[in-house]
Amino acid sequence: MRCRIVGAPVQDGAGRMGCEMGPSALRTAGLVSVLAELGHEVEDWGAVEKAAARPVVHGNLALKALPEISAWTAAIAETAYAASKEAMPIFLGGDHSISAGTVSGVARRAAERRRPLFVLWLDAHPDFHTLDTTTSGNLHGVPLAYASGQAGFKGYFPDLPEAVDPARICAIGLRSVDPAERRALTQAGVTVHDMRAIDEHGIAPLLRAFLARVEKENGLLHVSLDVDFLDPSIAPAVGTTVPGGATFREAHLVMEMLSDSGLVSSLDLVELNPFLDERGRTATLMVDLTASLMGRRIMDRPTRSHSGSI
Ligand code: Z70
Ligand code: MN
Ligand code: MN
Ligand code: MN
Repeated sequence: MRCRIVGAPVQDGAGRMGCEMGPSALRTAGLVSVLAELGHEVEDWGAVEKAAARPVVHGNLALKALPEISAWTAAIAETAYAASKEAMPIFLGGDHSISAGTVSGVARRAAERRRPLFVLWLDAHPDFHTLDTTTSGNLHGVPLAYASGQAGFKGYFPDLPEAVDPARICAIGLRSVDPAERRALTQAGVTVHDMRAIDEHGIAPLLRAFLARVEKENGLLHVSLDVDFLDPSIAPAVGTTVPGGATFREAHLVMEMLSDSGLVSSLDLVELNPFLDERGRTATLMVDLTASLMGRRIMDRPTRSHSGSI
């Protein structure tokens, strides 16, 4: 496969500095060579350049860096659209606000190809606030609401060329959901598998059901992987650690199942804050998870995922 690496060194959407170094840390952890060793053709597109921000005023005075994130979103969306032409883009955050741009760019590409776009959101948080409901004002808390066409972004964020149907979004791993987000997710019809669902059913059947839907509708699949999907004990390099996250084995299983499906058309690796890492272990884990998604296996055949003979 042809992979395009696109850096999006954004940190203004998170509550603290450091995510700007994310793309550099992922490259240092060997992302490009790992993909090449798996047999992929890798194009490194460097970094999206920050566009000039114009002043934007909004009634929610808690909002932080609205002009900057709005400008980033426009620039990232353009690059995401271009990078998704006949290749699989891998976007290196940067905080999760970059996904306002990445998802909108790949959604525009999917619409052009007349394929429905599905989104798998692997995160402790749904990032489903609007500009009106966020109380922290951190804009990494809004990208999924924006990309799925929720109200209140018009005039503040770039006009959305193509909204993702909320019925085609699946969020897995949630364990920190604000009240306004909980209401909005239900109202919009997003599929949510929170940590309790993972504990009750196991992560594999939940993901398998979603992948079956993507396949049935001949969809494209964007995967957005927030570092805090993972348990902080294995992935400490994130500003918003929430206990009780995905284990090492659950995370690799998700990536291997995604790989077997052959459905993934674009990927975000976000919220890595190298300033908070321990000797690069989180960056290395993110690269290893990407390797599993891109075809690395323990044995040289996929593990059978259906019931029946093993
Ligand atoms: C909270 C807020 C958030 C990511 C933290 C947290 C949002 N709902 N998103 N980390 N990726 O501040 O709005
Ligand atoms: Mn997130
Ligand atoms: Mn998160
Ligand atoms: Mn965060």
